[in-house]
Amino acid sequence: MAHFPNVPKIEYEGPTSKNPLAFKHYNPDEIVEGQTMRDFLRFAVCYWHTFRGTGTDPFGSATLQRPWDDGSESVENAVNRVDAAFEFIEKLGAPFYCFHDRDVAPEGATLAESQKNFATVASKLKEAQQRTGIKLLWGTANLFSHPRYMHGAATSPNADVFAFAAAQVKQAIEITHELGGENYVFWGGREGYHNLYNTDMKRELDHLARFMHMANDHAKSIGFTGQFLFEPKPKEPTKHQYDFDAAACLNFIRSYGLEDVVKLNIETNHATLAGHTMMHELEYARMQGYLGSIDANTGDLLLGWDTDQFPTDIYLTTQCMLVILKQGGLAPGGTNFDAKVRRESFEPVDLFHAHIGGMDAFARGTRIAAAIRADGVLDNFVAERYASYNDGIGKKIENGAASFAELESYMLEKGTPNGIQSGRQEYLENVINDYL
Ligand code: XLS
Ligand code: NI
Ligand code: NI
Repeated sequence: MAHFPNVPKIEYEGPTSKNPLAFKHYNPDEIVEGQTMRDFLRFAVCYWHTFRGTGTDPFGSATLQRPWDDGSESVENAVNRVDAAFEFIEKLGAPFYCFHDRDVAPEGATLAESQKNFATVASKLKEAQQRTGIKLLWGTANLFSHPRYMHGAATSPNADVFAFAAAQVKQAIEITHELGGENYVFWGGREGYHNLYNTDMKRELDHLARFMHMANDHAKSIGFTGQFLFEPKPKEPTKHQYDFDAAACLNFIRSYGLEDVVKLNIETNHATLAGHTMMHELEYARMQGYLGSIDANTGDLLLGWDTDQFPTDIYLTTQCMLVILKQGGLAPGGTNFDAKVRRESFEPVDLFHAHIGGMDAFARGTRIAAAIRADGVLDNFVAERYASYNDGIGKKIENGAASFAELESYMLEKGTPNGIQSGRQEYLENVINDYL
């Protein structure tokens, strides 16, 4: 039975097409910097927002029409939902999807029952993957929805909660492995605090690191070679999340000897909640070799929370792609739409409009960034801006061959710095506009 009977397979029709159910810019076979857009962008559909979102918000109840879903928490409903999900992903032409354990299968009354439910739905997912060729970009575990996790999971003050979370992640890694998942994500859920009066921050961070090491040991023991990823987020649901931003995550990774274990999954709306641009977070991770994957979405400038909207801003996607192209792509990571349709966009077809828009926006960003890079307009400017370090005293500073005393005599002799140049910010902003 078709769940989206009025939607055909979405094809690339080019920029002049007026068909809302076609790509205008995402041309999967087009080569950009030596790779196809398909392989370069590695788009993924997220299960939680796209197939489990209901349209509730803090002020109102569900609005979204999902005719294939009976609204129950039964395993049967979960299994049926897989068909609708894969019909959607296949028609969209996204090569990947991502899930949390509890998105795809319902939590049972006991741990054993939850494990059984997850295993049942996982075999259905495996069948669907084999039938369609759609692959799992990453799996993860939901360690935040159930009341047991009210104080956190790995950072809960209660050791039994830590143990329960470990059991859950153990199975989530095993199923991710079984489904050929290429990455496994850790988003801190409720790992953080609301108030330091009741919190032993040092102990909580130690526990989180222990949890990560145990996850890594288990992954190794079962032969899972996928990439582990941390997803920074500064706040929500707690006032302070331990995975605040890329810098805080990297400090954690290095403090606890996790350098070879985990990279970062950077999400736009989390970057902006932390007071950074997405480009900053991407570049900060990339320059240190830790950019693993992205959660592509966007926030709303006028709303303070994680609205997880679909990305349609060409400046944003261009900035993302300037960094991602510099890295040569994200593989084995990818571009996961951790984004949800607005609760007013309640019809199933709105899911197509949303994803098509996001994919087209990233395809445009890719082409624009590639053109900027081909002309070298930014790279040349930046290289020139730092040219005083290429030889002479600058080279000595970079090589660690100069001392304060030497720099003092150098400057006493010279008197004043030479060759300070304009930053040309406005000029460069104009140059970028010329490419849009
Ligand atoms: C929530 C996070 C979550 C992660 C996966 O804000 O973005 O959806 O991507 O747990
Ligand atoms: Ni988010
Ligand atoms: Ni996310």
